[in-house]
Amino acid sequence: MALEPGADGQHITYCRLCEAQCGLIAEVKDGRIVHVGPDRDHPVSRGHLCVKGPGMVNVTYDKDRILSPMKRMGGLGDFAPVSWDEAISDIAERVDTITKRHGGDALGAYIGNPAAFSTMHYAYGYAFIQSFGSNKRYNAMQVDTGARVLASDQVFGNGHVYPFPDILDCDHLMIFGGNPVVSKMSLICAPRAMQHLDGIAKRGSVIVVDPRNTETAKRYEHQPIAPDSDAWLLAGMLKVMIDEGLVETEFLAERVVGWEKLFDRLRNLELETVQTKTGIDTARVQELARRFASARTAACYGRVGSNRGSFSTLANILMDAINLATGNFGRDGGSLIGIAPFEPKDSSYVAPGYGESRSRIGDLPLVSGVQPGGTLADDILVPGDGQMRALFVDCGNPVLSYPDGEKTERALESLDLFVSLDFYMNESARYAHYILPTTTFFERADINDLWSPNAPEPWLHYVQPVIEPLGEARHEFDIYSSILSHLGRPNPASMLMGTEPSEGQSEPTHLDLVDAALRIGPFGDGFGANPDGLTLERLQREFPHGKKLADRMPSDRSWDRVALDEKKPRLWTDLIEAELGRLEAHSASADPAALKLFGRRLLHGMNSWLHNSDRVIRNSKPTLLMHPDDARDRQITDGKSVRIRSKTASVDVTVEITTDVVPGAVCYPHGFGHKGGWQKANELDGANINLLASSDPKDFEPVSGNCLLDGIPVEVTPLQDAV
Ligand SMILES: Nc1nc2c(c(=O)[nH]1)N[C@H]1C(S)=C(S)[C@@H](COP(=O)(O)OP(=O)(O)OC[C@H]3O[C@@H](n4cnc5c(=O)[nH]c(N)nc54)[C@H](O)[C@@H]3O)O[C@H]1N2
Ligand SMILES: Nc1nc2c(c(=O)[nH]1)N[C@H]1C(S)=C(S)[C@@H](COP(=O)(O)OP(=O)(O)OC[C@H]3O[C@@H](n4cnc5c(=O)[nH]c(N)nc54)[C@H](O)[C@@H]3O)O[C@H]1N2
Ligand code: SF4
Ligand SMILES: [Mo]
Repeated sequence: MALEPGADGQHITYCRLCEAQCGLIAEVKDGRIVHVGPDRDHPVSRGHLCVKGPGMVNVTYDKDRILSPMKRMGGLGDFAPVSWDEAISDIAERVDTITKRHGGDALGAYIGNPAAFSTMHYAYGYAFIQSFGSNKRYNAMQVDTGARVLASDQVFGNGHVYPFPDILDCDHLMIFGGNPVVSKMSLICAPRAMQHLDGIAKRGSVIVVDPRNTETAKRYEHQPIAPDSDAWLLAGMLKVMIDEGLVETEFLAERVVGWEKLFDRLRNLELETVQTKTGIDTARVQELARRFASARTAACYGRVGSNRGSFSTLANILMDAINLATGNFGRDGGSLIGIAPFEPKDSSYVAPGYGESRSRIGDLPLVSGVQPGGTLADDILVPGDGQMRALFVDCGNPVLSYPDGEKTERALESLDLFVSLDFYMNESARYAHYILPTTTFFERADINDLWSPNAPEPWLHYVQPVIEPLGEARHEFDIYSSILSHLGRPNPASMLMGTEPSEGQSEPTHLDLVDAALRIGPFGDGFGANPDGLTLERLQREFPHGKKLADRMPSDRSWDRVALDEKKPRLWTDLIEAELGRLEAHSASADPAALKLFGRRLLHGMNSWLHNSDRVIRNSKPTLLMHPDDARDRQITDGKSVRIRSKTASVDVTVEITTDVVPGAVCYPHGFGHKGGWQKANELDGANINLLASSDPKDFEPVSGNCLLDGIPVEVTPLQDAV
C-alpha cells in the first residue's frame, strides 16, 4: 500500500525533470521531506539519478517559492497575496469578457517544458483555451523539436512519433547536436543511457557530431562541424552510400516509398560543397558513410543542436532516410518508434494536419496545431483580427526561452490579462496580473504518460503525492477547472472525454482521462475484456516501483505507427523536394564572415530554472566559448568582458578561450540573465542570450517555423572597444 501523502516513512516516487524519469525514494518525517535518494527497486533506473532530482527538495521548500495566489498591485514584480476565490472569479470574468468581445483567439496559452512530465498537462491546458474557441497554442516546440515533428509528419505520416535509437543493441550511433552526459539524453527515456552508450562504444562507435568538443564527445569520438550545417553532412553521407552501393535496395523496395526520387536527386550533390559548408573534408564524409553502412546495427539520432537551424527539418528527414536506406529502421539495434500505451491498439493517430491552419503573424504553416513560437510577441503587439490580449503562461518562461526577450517583455507588459501558473515569479511572470501557485512533483500524482513510447526498455510508473500541497498551491488541472466552473462550463477532462456527467456524478479528472486511455490501450484491461491488463489502480497496487512492460521495445512494432498507406514510410514529398531545392540554392550563396553563435546546456540547471538552489547550481557559470584564432583576430583575452552583437540586440558576457569550439563559432548557454523573484539566481553571472535571437518570421525555418537559435550570425568585440 502506498503511504498517505505526508505520512512518515519512505515514499516511492519518481523524478519529473527529464525524460529519464528516474525512480526516487523520498523520506518524510513530521510531514516534511527530509531526504531524497535513488530507488534501487525501480525496474529500469535501478538506482540511477543525478543532482537535479534531489535538488527538487530545495525547490519545494525554497523561501522564494510562491505559495498563495498573487495579484499585481502596481509596478513590475509588485505583488500581494489574494484569496483563490478572488483570483479565480476575477480571472474567469476577464477571460469571458475578452473572448466575447474579441473572439476566442484573443486568448492564448504558452505551456512550457515541465508539462512534458506532468500527466495530460498539455491536453487539458489546451482544452481550456479551446473551450473559448482559441487556436493559440504556444509551447517550446519551435525552440526544441519542431523540425523533428515535421520530419515525422513527412516521413511517417504521424507528427506524434519521435524515432529513437535502440541503444541496447546498437553498434554504431551517430549523435547530431545532443550532449547526453549533460542532458541525460533527450527524446528517449533511458535513465542508464550512459552505460548503454559505453556498451555501444565498446562494441563499435559513438560519434558525436557537434561544433563543440562536448563532455559526450570527449568520452567517445568527436566529429566537429560548423553550426547549422548538419543537413549538408547528412546529405553528403547518404550520397556516398548511394554512389557506392551501400544502401539496402531490397529492403527499400519492399518497405519504403519515394526513395528512388530522393536518391536520384542526391546523386547530383557536390561533395565539395558539403566540405565547404560543414568544414569536414570529403574523405572523412566518405569514411563516416562507409562506417555507418557497414556496421551490424546503426542509428542516427538528432537532438536540439540539429533542430533549430536553417535546414533542420531536412536534417531530420535525412537522418530517417539514412536509417531507412541502411535497413536500420524498425529493427533491433536501429532506429525505433515505440508502442504507445495510451493510444488504442494499432492506432494510426494522425496529428492535426500539417499546415491545416497558418499563423496570424508571418503566415507560417502550423506544425501539429502549435503556433510558431517566435511570433508570440508580435501576436500580442500587432493589432488586427485575432490579436492576443489574454495569455496564460503555464510552467514556462518565454522571456528567457523564446527569441527576442526584450520584445517578449514589451508584449507581456501590454496584455489585458496575463496569468502565470508557476511556483516562482520568473522573468516572465513579473509582468503577470496574477501568479497562481502550483505544486511541485512531490505534491502531485503522476504517470509517465507522454514519453512511455520512447523507452528502449519500456515501463509505466504511477505514483501518489509524497506530501500534500504546501501553502495554498494547487494542481494546474484544478486551476483550469475552477475557472471554467466559475463560468458554468465543463472541466477540461469532460471536454476531452466528450461526455456529460450524469446527475449526481462528479466530473472526471485528468487521472480518469489517462486511466481510460490506458485501459483501452495495448496494455490495458479493455474495461474487463482483458482481465490481466492494467488499470491505474492495479498499476499502483501491484507495481509500486513501476512496471516494466517488456525487456525490450519490440522493434518490429515501429511500423505499426507509420500512418501511411501499407505502413510504408516515404522519402519523397513536395516538401522534401522543395527543401532540397532550397538547400541547393543556398549552396551558391557565400556565408557571411560573421561568427555563428550556438548554444549549450549546463549540468547544474534546467533551462531557465533550478538556478535558485545552491545544491544544484554549485559554482557553474555561463561563459562565451571562443576559439583562440578568433580571439586573437579580435584582440580578446581569456576571462575578459566582450560584447556580442546580432542584428537584433547586443549583450555583454565573459569570454572563455578554448579549442573546444570550432573556429568561426561561439557558444553560450540559454536561461540566464535572471531578474525574477529568486534571490540566489539573480546574483548569478550571465546574460539572456535569447535577446540576440530574431523574432522576425523571415529568419525562421520557413517549413516548420522553427527559430534560428544555433547559428545566429554575431560579431564579438572586447568591451572597452564596444560603442
Ligand atoms: N542538465 C540539464 N539537462 C537538461 C536540460 C538542461 O537545461 N540542463 N534541458 C532539458 C531539455 S528541455 C532538453 S530539450 C534536452 C536537450 O538535450 P540535448 O539536445 O542533449 O541538449 P544540449 O546539451 O543542449 O545539447 C545540444 C548540443 O548541440 C550542439 N549544437 C549546437 N548547434 C549545433 C549544430 O548546428 N549542429 C550540431 N550537430 N550540434 C549543434 C551543442 O554544442 C550541444 O552540445 O536536455 C534536457 N536535459
Ligand atoms: N537559445 C536557446 N534557447 C532555448 C533553448 C536552447 O537550447 N537555446 N532550449 C529551448 C528548449 S529545448 C526548451 S524546452 C525551452 C524551455 O523553456 P520554457 O518551456 O519556457 O521553460 P523553462 O525555462 O523550463 O521554465 C520552466 C518554468 O516552469 C516552472 N515550473 C517547473 N515545474 C513546474 C510545474 O510542475 N508546474 C508549473 N506550473 N510550473 C513549473 C519553473 O519554476 C520555471 O519558471 O527553452 C528553449 N530555449
Ligand atoms: S536524470 Fe536527473 S533530472 Fe533526469 S529524471 Fe533522473 S534525477 Fe531527474
Ligand atoms: Mo527542451
